[in-house]
Amino acid sequence: MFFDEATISVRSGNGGAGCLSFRREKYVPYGGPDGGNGGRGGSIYLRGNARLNTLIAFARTKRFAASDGSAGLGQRKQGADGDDLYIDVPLGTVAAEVDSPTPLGELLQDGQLLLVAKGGRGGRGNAVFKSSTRQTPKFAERGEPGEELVLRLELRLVADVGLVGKPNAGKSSLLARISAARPKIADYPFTTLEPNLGVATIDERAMVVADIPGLIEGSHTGAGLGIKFLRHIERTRLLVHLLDGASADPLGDYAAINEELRLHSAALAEKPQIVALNKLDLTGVRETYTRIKATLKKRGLSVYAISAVTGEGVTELLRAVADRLEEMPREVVTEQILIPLKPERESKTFEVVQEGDGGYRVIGEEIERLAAMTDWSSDEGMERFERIMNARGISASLEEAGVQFGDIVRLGAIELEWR
Ligand SMILES: Nc1nc2c(ncn2[C@@H]2O[C@H](COP(=O)(O)OP(=O)(O)OP(=O)(O)O)[C@@H](O)[C@H]2O)c(=O)[nH]1
Ligand SMILES: [Mg+2]
Repeated sequence: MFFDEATISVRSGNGGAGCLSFRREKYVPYGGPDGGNGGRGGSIYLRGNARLNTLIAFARTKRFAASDGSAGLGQRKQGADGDDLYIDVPLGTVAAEVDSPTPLGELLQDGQLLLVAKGGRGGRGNAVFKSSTRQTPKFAERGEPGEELVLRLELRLVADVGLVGKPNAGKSSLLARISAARPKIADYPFTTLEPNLGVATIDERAMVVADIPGLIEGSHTGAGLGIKFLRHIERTRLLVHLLDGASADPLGDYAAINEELRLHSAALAEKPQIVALNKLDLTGVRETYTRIKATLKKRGLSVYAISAVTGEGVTELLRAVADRLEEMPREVVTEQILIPLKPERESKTFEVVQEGDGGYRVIGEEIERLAAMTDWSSDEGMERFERIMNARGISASLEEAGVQFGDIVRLGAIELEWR
């Protein structure tokens, strides 16, 4: 099987609340403010783990939550941060938000981290809000809520070798011969409908081989079945181009397949190939082999002769493939180690809309976040929020939109009465 899938939900920790506290001193009703900041909520990361091969672990465990940050304390004590959570996934795992066409990232290296849910920031304690004009701030921030999302994980197995050739060339027969895979084999074109994978071993060297449906002229435009699967072999390191010895024109087939690869992508066309003529056990194929070998040699190419049915020549071919793989560098991973979950949040942008019930809604990441972090039970907390609304021009925009005394103004889940 090529794909292994799982759906999981992740939830990062909430930030801890900032603390509202004053130093206690004899005969002084309010000492200086000394409320500490809340701790950061734990974040959730996916982590590439080379020892895993499947996503089967997620059949049992589907929900992951990181711990919340603790609230700040008096005496300027910072609340403890929540613990980050690492979810181990096999290499080749692609993570995307459910229903999102663009993946968040791909885990290709052992130990590589992908941040999928960022822990909430801790709220600031009142000690932070002390200033020359505000000696005794009687408010503190709440913690920022964590993020919650549903992720689709897809494991893309990366094969070392891709088998290409016309339908009926014997690709599946070869895979069955060299591995434990048991693909369907039959004497008609397009027997293979889905890619098959097998692990072949030679001289204690193992390689993953992918067998895809046969290619025909026009495959790159969608004719036949091959096109859908060409992307599966785009990431292989080497192609084995299998020619059908029983074909009337194996060299013509060879050129046609190469043309299809080229039309699909330059990367595929430039991938190193090892050419092998199959069905050596059939009469006349040895003569064909001698003929095409001479022609290809003139072009500086060599060709192996094999029989997937009798096994003749298969060891030599496999050895050549393994040797060639050893000479080639492993795929170089260019992705950065930490891929951000989302583009940086847009800040300082907002929008005011009127709602059906006559209320107004302010839409904007930053201001909604601030609203969620404001302690509405404190007059000073409210005043601070009001100042920010004024400074950002949000109050002016609301007034422009027609907001009146007593109207409802909503920010995220917060509802305010306009005064
Ligand atoms: N005599 C002989 N027949 C072979 C050999 N290899 C494959 N065949 C036969 O050729 C036919 C096609 O083999 P497959 O392995 O299904 O070919 P394929 O390339 O996977 O074909 P598609 O999946 O349709 O692209 C089958 O009838 C096989 O038995 C061989 O080495 N010698
Ligand atoms: Mg096949």
